Amino acid sequence: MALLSILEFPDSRLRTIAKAVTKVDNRIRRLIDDMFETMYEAPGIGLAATQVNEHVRVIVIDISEEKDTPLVFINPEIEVLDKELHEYEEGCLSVPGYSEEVTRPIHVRVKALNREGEAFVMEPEDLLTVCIQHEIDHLNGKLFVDYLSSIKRQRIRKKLEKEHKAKA
Ligand code: GNR
Ligand code: NI
Repeated sequence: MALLSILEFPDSRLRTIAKAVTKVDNRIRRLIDDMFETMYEAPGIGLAATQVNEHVRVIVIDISEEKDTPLVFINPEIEVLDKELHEYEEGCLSVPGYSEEVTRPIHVRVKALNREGEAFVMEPEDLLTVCIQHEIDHLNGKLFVDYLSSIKRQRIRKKLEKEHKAKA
């Protein structure tokens, strides 16, 4: 297993559209293991392959208190079931130190493959609904800051750029 480094906004690689996984093989399973290690260490409740500069449609999530309920979504597809929306304060490992309210559909159905390459369907609730949509956005090159006003987004971008320069 290996800890992977996480890309940070405004890195343009976070804007890459991830490619579908054609075969769930040991290479993908190794990526999944490394992503879990990286996510738990961060710590975070979810991680998309895009964030570790791997542009394939793979997501790992664990929203449990005990960090004992790992969930894997390969090639996830989301269907919005009704118009009901929900606001939640989101953070992101690729936008460290910032969180803002984001409004998203609450009732969705997700189809994906698990780490054995088997198809499954689920209707996530509460935080899991938010997290899955946040992670699928990453696979599509989208970040939660894209839902904010451009003023807010630019302020966050400038502050992070300053931090990155200070570190370099
Ligand atoms: O760790 C994370 N917490 C979180 C909180 C609210 C909404 C979404 C998230 S996902 C985030 C980890 C991350 O950046 N995943 O892409
Ligand atoms: Ni994120």
